[in-house]
Amino acid sequence: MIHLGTMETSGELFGDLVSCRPECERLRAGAFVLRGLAVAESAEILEELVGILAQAPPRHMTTPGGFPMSVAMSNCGALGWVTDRSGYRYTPVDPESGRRWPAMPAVFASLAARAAKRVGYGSFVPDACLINRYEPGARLTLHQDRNERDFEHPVVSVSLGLPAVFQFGGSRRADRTARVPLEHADVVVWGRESRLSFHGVLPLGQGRHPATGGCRINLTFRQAG
Ligand code: MD3
Ligand code: FE
Repeated sequence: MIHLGTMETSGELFGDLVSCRPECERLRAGAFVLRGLAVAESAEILEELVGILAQAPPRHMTTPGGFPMSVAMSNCGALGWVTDRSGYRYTPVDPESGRRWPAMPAVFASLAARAAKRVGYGSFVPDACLINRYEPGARLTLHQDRNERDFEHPVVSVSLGLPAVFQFGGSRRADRTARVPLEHADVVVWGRESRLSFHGVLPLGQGRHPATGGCRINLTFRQAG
């Protein structure tokens, strides 16, 4: 494929992209990794996170089955994803504080929109940002993201800090899975054919990263409401 112009301008030419441009890696139909896309913003994002997590500290939420999650979670934006004994849902208020979730900083929303646009989603306006904090041993078992109102919108994920191995399969839990290593500043966009794929994160290994110390942070952007 011939590479035309800059990454930003060539993106405009591929509105209905079926294959992927050289700057991005297609994992499968509808799923793309943009390696290092967040590198320029990562320091500013981490500074914003300090303030957000002071207002809404990461906590180990309870699954509907009654178990604490190994990943500690918080949110910013108009809606936040929560789980407790009564189920999974999006709420405008942090159940721990009784206040609205902290606002989503402009740098978060614009990075997510830029990533989505690169792979053919021209108008992604996230209203929810789930903040997942992984410490060594923390994992997410295979699941689907299906608490959003409309599956037409993609999901954008930004990895920060320690590397992790992401696992993804098909639309049935039993479908075989592939593994993708995700590093600091990698961005993944999932939509269309991949939107309801089963996915998870293998247990985080020990390590130190200059940006985050001994943990991995994942930001998951959604248009949930
Ligand atoms: C594939 N988080 O919070 S984001 C989650 O690294 C979640 O913390 C992971 O899965 C993490 O629900 C991975 C990547 C992701 C998000 C949504 C998807 C992958 C997806 C929706 C459909 C298919
Ligand atoms: Fe998920």
